[in-house]
Amino acid sequence: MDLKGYHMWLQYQPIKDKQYKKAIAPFLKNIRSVENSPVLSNAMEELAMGIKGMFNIEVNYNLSTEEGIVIGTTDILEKELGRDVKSSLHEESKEAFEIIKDEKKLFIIGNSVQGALYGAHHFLRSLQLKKTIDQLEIISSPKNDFRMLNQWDNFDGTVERGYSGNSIFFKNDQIVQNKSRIKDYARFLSSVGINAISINNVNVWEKETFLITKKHLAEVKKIAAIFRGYGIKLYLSINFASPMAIDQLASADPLDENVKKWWKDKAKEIYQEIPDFGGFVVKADSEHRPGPFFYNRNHADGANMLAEAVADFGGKIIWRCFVYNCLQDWRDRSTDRARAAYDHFKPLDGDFLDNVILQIKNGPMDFQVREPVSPLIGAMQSTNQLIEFQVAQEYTGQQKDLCYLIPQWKEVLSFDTYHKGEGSTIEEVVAGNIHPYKYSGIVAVSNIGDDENWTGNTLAQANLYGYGRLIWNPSLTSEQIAEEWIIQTFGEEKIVRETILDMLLKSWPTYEKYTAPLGVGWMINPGHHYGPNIDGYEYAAWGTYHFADRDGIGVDRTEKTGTGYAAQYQIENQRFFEDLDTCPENLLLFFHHLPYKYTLKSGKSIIQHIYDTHFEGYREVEELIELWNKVEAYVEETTFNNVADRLSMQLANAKEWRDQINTYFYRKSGIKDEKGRTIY
Ligand code: GCV
Repeated sequence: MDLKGYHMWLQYQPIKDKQYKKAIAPFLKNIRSVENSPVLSNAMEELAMGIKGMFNIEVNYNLSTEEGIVIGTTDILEKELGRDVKSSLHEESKEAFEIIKDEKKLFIIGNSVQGALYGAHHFLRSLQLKKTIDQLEIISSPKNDFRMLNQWDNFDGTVERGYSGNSIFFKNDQIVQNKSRIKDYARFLSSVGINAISINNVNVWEKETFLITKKHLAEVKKIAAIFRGYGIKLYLSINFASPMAIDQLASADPLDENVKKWWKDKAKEIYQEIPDFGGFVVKADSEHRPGPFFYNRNHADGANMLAEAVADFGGKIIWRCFVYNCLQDWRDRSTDRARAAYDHFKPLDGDFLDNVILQIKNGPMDFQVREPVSPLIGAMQSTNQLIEFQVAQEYTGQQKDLCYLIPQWKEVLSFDTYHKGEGSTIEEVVAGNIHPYKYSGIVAVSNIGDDENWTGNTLAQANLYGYGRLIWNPSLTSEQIAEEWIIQTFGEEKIVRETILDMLLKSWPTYEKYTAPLGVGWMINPGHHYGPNIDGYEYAAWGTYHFADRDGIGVDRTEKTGTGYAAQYQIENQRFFEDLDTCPENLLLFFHHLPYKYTLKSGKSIIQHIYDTHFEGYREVEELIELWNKVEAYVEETTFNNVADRLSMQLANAKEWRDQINTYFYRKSGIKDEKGRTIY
């Protein structure tokens, strides 16, 4: 690995295995592209870079040689060669690729130039993983059409929920002039198949509002061009009240003709600069952001007005469903934030135009370490949907604590919604296979910044890598993805592979043990959201999303006696969650309010379980530290120290959680020891 981890998983480490090198090298000396396109030039550049790094071969572009790699799109390749390359790509999606060995040549073929670029990356990854020539042959098509990232970058250069330095896009209220990091970011993203990005925070503050004006569009255009070269479409987050903020219109009412015209003109202006502009990401009527509610309009009115403005240009409106009442009264246990997205959006099914896509967080709350799958996903048959994950670890350790998130996302994707009977998993819903969505897929909040290693904690790179790999191919296992990442990043030394794999796979359960017992989340410090504060979360108004009182703990979300949230699921899931016998214990207190002495399947009481898991979690962090120490001799010093420092912060964090949570709940429960003393 390079000194500080800048090259992430595109390290292209020298391959030492002589036999392997001998078998592969003949194919690597010449590369040739059969057509001119910026995307293919980037693919060629990457191939040359990778081959040089791994095999120390300077490729040449000698077109007449017999041996080598030929890259291009199916049709042109066949025309150029004057023969069929026996590709079966025609039946696959636009972004699919195929690698075929044909005597002394290797063809990397895409159904589009983007597909060919993905093929080049797959090829390089396979070489680093030392796949044999036969194993190189593959046909691959992404499961999801939309594979997007949201940056939460602000114009002043800060990043909301950023744990890796400042923005690579903005600095001091300007777009950065030196765009070399943006190009590298585009390389990393394309290597795992990301095809769309929004570059500014969904909270569009005053200055960011002006990104869509002449003053900034010329620079935005340059960023769009960089991403285009890697098959990535650019989107911008917008302020719903832009017509008022930018041109002093009297209102932003979506049904006002002046407002409609303003957005149409704005769309025209943007598309003149960036003809393939993706469209707008919109956070409206959410956490104090403006939106249609102010004018007594609904979300469909707001989204459709924007959708009409961009429709002629092929633009999309990505409308977020993170809408809830921020001012919940703590005495009112019937208002349930978990219900909010479904309650707001489900009744609008069928009302949205077909270039609107709803963006729905994976859980009903907010990227907690444990929460059920949002019941809204798949519940709207006639409205395009994207599921939203958070690669940034806002509530999962903030890239100080280790938390490999792929197992969490896999669990979400495998959840059966039963919307069209058994097998209607989230994976199939968002891939557009359950309802006939025109557009669907997956989006996530990115975790990068301008830290040398991009992600603060170098091990957090695994989440960004894994996100891309998983959404291209959800059937990959968490282990496979982690192993791929480790070998490309750290090399193939057995002890390094096994140890880091072990650390990654243990990390989510460990984090859960000391932070979120039995599905209770939110016990975090207000504002920055790191570290324990049992009654602290700002939007729970005096605290409690855990509803702990002297009688018990947890939120009753059943239909019969609780908030009714469980009834937002199909009946199979409603019953499953409502029945204490079937409700998964890791979500028990998310769905039920139970006495502290309620007995779990383990035979332990809830209070004992909370106590024990908090000690276990702490101990497991100590084990993570021991594991990391095992690889000291094999990892660059800077990276070793980077992770070691964070692990020691994690240990302090786990201790604080353990002691605060255990003390609090023992005190709350009033449980006494055998001598009649309150335990805490
Ligand atoms: C961008 C949570 C975060 C906010 C974030 C919001 C959202 O509330 O704490 O920082 O705002 O989610 O997803 O819009």
